[in-house]
Amino acid sequence: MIDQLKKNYLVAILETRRDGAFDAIDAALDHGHSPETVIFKLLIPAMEEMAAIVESGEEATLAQLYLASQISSQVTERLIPIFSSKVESRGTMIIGTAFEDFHGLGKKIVSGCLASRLVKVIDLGLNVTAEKFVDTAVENEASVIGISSMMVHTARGTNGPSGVRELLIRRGLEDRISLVVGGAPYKFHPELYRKVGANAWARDGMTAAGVISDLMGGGRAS
Ligand code: B12
Repeated sequence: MIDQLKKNYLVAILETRRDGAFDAIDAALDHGHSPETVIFKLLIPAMEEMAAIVESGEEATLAQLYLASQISSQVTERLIPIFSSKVESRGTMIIGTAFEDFHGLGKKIVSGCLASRLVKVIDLGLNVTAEKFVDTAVENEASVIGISSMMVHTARGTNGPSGVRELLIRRGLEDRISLVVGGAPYKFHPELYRKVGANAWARDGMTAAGVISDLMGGGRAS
């Protein structure tokens, strides 16, 4: 059933039909699937299939992909508040997309998974400078900064994670604030997170929630 609904969702986003996409989501929830299952077994695989279609240069364009991401983003916003796996608050975390990076969907999903586990997530949105990450973490007494980078140059850039690490060192905050990263470049080079100065990385939202809970519990994941 979830596979058929994933196909319906894929067809709807390929045709940029918001109503059709929401119909597939509603049907999955009506069949008793949890919001987490809907995100990880339906929405993400459908987005991945669509991305593969775009990359093959065949049936879909980058503009369609953009609209599909907008629809998936709205679906995610609707599902996050009804996530079932709530646990008690462990602290505050700051999350955002790296400087000059405008890929927001993955971060939004991570944010939702974390909010359902950690209660307080401050989402700075897209295109966030290293200084803004650190200043906001200090203002809000956050113990973790999470940076999403979907492009190699925004993962490696000096205003990205390595810039945050430099500021943490310069301001003597290294023992108080941990740095976690995620996004496509880290999936291709699992050791890249060390090179950019992060304490840990995670390949998806659910793994991120576990890694960050551990960091907030006192340990360092690296
Ligand atoms: C959708 C998409 C877009 C959309 C973004 C819409 C939006 N609002 O988000 C649009 C069409 C706008 C776009 C634009 C561009 N894109 Co684009 N895009 C993609 C695509 C196909 C999918 C990204 C996505 O949404 N995935 C789905 C989500 C659910 O997965 P995810 O992002 O990986 O997130 C998960 C994990 O990574 C992890 N995670 C993510 N963030 C974090 C953070 C933390 C802290 C943690 C712990 C975990 C974590 O958890 C998430 C949930 O499970 C990727 C290809 C790919 N396969 O990744 C290319 C891709 C990222 N884009 C690429 C490029 C080049 C561009 C453009 C430059 C294209 C252009 N010519 O203009 C522009 C750049 C715009 C900019 N400055 O940011 C390249 C980057 C290549 C590189 N080597 O750097 C990619 C890899 C495509 C490719 N193969 O060439 N893109």
